[in-house]
Amino acid sequence: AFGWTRYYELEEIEAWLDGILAAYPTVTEQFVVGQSYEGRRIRGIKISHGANKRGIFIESNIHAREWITSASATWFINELLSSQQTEVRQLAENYDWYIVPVFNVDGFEYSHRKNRMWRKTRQPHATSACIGVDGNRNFDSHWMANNGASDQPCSETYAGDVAFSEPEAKALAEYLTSIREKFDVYLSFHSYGQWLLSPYGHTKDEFPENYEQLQEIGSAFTEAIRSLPYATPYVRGSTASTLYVASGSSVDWVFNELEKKVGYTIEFRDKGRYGFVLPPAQIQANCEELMAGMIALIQKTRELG
Ligand code: 0X9
Ligand code: ZN
Ligand code: ZN
Repeated sequence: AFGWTRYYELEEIEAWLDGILAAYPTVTEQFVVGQSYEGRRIRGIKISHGANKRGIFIESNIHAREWITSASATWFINELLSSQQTEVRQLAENYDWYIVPVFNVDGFEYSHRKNRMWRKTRQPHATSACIGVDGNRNFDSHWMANNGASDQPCSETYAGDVAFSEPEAKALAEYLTSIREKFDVYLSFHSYGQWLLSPYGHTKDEFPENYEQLQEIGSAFTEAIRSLPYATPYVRGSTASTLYVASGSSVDWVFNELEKKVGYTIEFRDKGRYGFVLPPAQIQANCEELMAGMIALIQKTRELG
């Protein structure tokens, strides 16, 4: 049976998703973002308890080796559907959820079969033997700006030959555009580092006009996690000033092109002891932290209107 005591391959996650869709037919539906370079479907699940709710979009595992992100996304889906806890029921019933547990399907598969530390997509290049692009540098918003990505195909942060060279990034942008009126919070799940990062990534010199609000919402998230028995420290701040300049990311694209006001990159456990290879024994705790943080984040977002 599927659980959260080990990591699963794509095929197992997809089979689990099929089971969830079959078990909760009235409140779930599948959506397909598009196709990967290798021809896999990029699937998502929408959870909705009625029309006209505000939407929250979660993109997870854009970086292949960040396995804790899809483990957490599947756990979160399961909680939204089956938890009886009041705060979780409110989250589930008051919002429409769009969740893509494994976005970089080709890379994820490769990280299971060949190279546990694979990050990028799997499309080859005409001019290099190196494969793949950093999906989170390939979006057409300040693409390649301010040294926030690399123009070298062998780099881990290669931006691609052009913006949206990767079918995955292009498909996600098109899908998000098609539902742009339906969501107003965008979250991108990553590991590791225990950060909650607000836009922008592409520059240290500009901030969204609601920067203060984004930090206040961010503090609610980090404080909720710190108040759990694990007392895990998360740090919130803007991407470029807290972490590093990263241009062409999905979150920045959603802010700049879809004009959304609330969005974050969440970097899950840990701080580097295990890094991307977070032991399965920590999945459950990471997920509990995510839920506590999410409840606080959504609550504060609603408060600030
Ligand atoms: O570099 C990245 O893409 C992310 N960190 S990771 O170690 N998971 O690769 C940070 C993304 C920052 N977010 C934005 N640029 N908005
Ligand atoms: Zn190329
Ligand atoms: Zn990442």
